[in-house]
Amino acid sequence: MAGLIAVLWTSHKLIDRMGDHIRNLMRLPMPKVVVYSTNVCPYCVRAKSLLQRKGVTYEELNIDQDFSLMEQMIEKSQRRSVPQIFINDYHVGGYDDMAELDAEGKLDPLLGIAPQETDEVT
Ligand SMILES: N[C@@H](CCC(=O)N[C@@H](CS)C(=O)NCC(=O)O)C(=O)O
Repeated sequence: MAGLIAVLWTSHKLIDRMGDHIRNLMRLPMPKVVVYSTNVCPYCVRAKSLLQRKGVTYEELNIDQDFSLMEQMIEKSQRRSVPQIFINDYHVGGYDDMAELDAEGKLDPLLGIAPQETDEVT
């Protein structure tokens, strides 16, 4: 009996570890995230801290002192406010747009973040 329990325990652990491996293999590559920002910009701060909380690396392009960057942002987004956030070439919009996507559960897949496991008992 003890032998059977030991075998079951070991295979349970093995399946657990295989699950982790499969989850890692399924994880999408981290996309390129770009945040156009300015120095004084509460919405930029919120956008960056949301990305940081999710552990996402992003490139920040400060348009304050760079007119050509500002033109690039306006051309790509058709908007003048900051932040403007891009995930790969997908234009997310500003902070509110990103927060809305997050609330709808649509941001993590765009960011290549694996779905969070729940502790739900079925
Ligand atoms: N709803 C926008 C608001 C962004 C916003 O108001 N940004 C300010 C700076 S924090 C701005 O760019 N103001 C100048 C403008 O709207 O042209 C968002 O969530 O990103």
